[in-house]
Amino acid sequence: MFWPILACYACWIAPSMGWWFPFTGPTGMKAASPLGERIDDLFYMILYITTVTFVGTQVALGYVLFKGAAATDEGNTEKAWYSHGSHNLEVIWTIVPACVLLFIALYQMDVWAQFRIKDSFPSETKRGAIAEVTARQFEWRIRYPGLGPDGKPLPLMPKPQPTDLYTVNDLHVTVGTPVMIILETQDVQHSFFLPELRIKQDAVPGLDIPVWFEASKSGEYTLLCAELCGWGHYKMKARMVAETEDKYLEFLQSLTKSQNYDGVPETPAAEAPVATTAAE
Ligand SMILES: [Cu+2]
Repeated sequence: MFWPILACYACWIAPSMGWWFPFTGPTGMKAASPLGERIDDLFYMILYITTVTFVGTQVALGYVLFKGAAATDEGNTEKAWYSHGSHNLEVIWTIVPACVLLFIALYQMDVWAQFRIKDSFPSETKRGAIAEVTARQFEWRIRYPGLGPDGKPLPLMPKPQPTDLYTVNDLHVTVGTPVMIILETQDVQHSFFLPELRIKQDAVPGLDIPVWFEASKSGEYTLLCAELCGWGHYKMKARMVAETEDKYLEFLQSLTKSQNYDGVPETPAAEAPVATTAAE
């Protein structure tokens, strides 16, 4: 009984010890994205099933040991019962786990489809990807489309454009709305991982993979590589910043400014030559 009790106790104290998922969402002990919350719910459901199974089998084991010990008492003439080869038992413990697995497989289909099947992506992502994220040994290269004459981002083209904007290890998105990125890799296999949002997707050489997510709270989140991709794997810790639409546009404007900077400082208004009119 020691192990089930210890396991339940460890699960009980795990969140307060920081041995659990990162909880940064606005709704208590949940992920920081609506899809992440649904993934958490799936995880907890599987955890409950395995807990009941684990504790149940341990209790049954304890009971059998207790009964067996009593049966060896002196004066007990009852014969031992051998269950090996019991057809009924074999059928029961094949069908019960099969039903549980089938239930989990069917129950998670909707969440899986929402995350992976492009037709099930939220309608907001149909406007196109906001950035192309290219993993390489050992950093994340991010390409945003430039800003159009109306101050709004242009559509992201599959091929790099002269107006494109670039950052390394710094992905900015708007908060509270589903956004899509195109994930690529330049060399080996990497994995795009936003632990607080429960988003994980392998970057596979030769594939352009659409990945969508929605940060439900503004702030800075961790972006990691979850695939051991070489000696510098640990260096692929980057950040994902979820911010308001205005802040996001401000960020793109500042990128545009720094990328267009030609080394000539802008003349401050006070020093600019004063225009004289013909009347003077
Ligand atoms: Cu990597």
